Amino acid sequence: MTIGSGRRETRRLRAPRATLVALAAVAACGGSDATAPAPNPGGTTTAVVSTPGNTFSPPFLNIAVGSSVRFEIRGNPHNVIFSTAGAPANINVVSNADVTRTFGTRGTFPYDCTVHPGMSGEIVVQ
Ligand SMILES: [Cu+2]
Repeated sequence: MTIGSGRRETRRLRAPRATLVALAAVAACGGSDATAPAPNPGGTTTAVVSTPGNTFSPPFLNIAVGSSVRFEIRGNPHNVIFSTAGAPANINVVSNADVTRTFGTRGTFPYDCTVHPGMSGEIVVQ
């Protein structure tokens, strides 16, 4: 009897400990700006847009203000022409080149490759 209740007691103690460890882990991950690089408002990243089959991929991007996008132009020559105030400089027609643009202004920035009608994309800067 004593042993049985002792074991139960041990189980009861272990459960809260595990819960505390889990909570501590969650707090560590969600807490301030220690490590996590993924969804970090205010942090800057470099996203990549490529050009498979005369498309921009991905066609839509969400990035944090101050982040950059590296356009990896491959295959046919392409350009990147923005049509909104506050957008970074356009990219003239290039082939097999990486061109990076930094987005320092919040907003929605659609862009087109004027060489290939319908080849377009959009970057939302938050
Ligand atoms: Cu193009």
